[in-house]
Amino acid sequence: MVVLSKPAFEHFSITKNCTAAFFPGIPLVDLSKPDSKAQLVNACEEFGFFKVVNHGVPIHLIKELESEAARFFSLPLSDKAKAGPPDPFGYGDKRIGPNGDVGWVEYLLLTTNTQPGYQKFASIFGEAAENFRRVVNEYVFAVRRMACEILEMLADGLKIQPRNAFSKLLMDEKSDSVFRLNHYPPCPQLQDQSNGRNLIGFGEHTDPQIISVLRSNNTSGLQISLKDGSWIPVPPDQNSFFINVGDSLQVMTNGRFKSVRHRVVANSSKSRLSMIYFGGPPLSEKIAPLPSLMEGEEDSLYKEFTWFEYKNNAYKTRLADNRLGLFEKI
Ligand code: GA4
Repeated sequence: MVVLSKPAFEHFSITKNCTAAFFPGIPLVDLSKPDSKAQLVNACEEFGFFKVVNHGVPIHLIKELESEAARFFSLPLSDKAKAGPPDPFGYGDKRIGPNGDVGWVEYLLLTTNTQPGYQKFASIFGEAAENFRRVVNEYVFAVRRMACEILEMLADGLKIQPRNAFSKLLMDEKSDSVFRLNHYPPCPQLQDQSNGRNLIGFGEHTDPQIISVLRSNNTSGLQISLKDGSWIPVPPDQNSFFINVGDSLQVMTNGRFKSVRHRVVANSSKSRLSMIYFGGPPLSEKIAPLPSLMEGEEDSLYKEFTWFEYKNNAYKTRLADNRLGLFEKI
């Protein structure tokens, strides 16, 4: 018998520190297939993470942004530092967030809806910034459209009306969405280590927003955590996108979808470049389970909060902290 609603799984090998007895691979969803809605729901429930193909984002746009980003990160540190420190937007090197997290990574963090992040890097690039910003804008536009399509398919899959219940938050002109470019330089010292310890590129965390859309070059490093706490390496694929369920979507589905814990480990010989769009709601939005999802007497697992409150608290935490814990009803 063929079970159509289960996602296809990619072949992959489990590393020795993985304790998952059986993991079939990263769910792979072909957005052009008629059964993809059920597959998306399934992947969000099981892992909060999946890969999409036939995503509709033009490859030339991805490549153009990749080369702009590579150009930026190849500048002397003193030039890049002019676009920092991240407050939270701007250029950052090794320090992540305001509370002492560090990683083997440099990055550019930009807001997608206002100007300050742009002004900062316009001052170093001069006219070249025009093209960088244009490509970022076009890329974010295309990736947001795909994220909205996925959110609408998820709403259909969950039988939620209206089908833009999630996606309208990303489309709102006040949507508090963020765009991140990460560069993980190779770390040659790793080769000397015989104990096989991982050097952290970006420490384990969940994303606070609704949905995250990640694209990276062909360098490995990304890992996701399964429900039993084991870490699974995600084989890189530069032609596909990886989608994360964020904390806010976990709350809006009253825990039905899981916000995925993930991290990036450094690579000894290859540099890794990733671009991530974090789709968030407007600051004033109340984050609560959608009424149409609450069956019978079902209670919300979470106290009510606005995105502003959640985000404000997030910036008081360390990366690995369980940020939803504070808002869980006991
Ligand atoms: C994780 C997801 C996004 O990259 C991010 C990160 C943010 C930052 O780098 O400024 C945070 C982190 C992220 C969660 C906890 C706080 C805030 C660093 C940090 C320690 C841009 C986001 O929105 O939350």
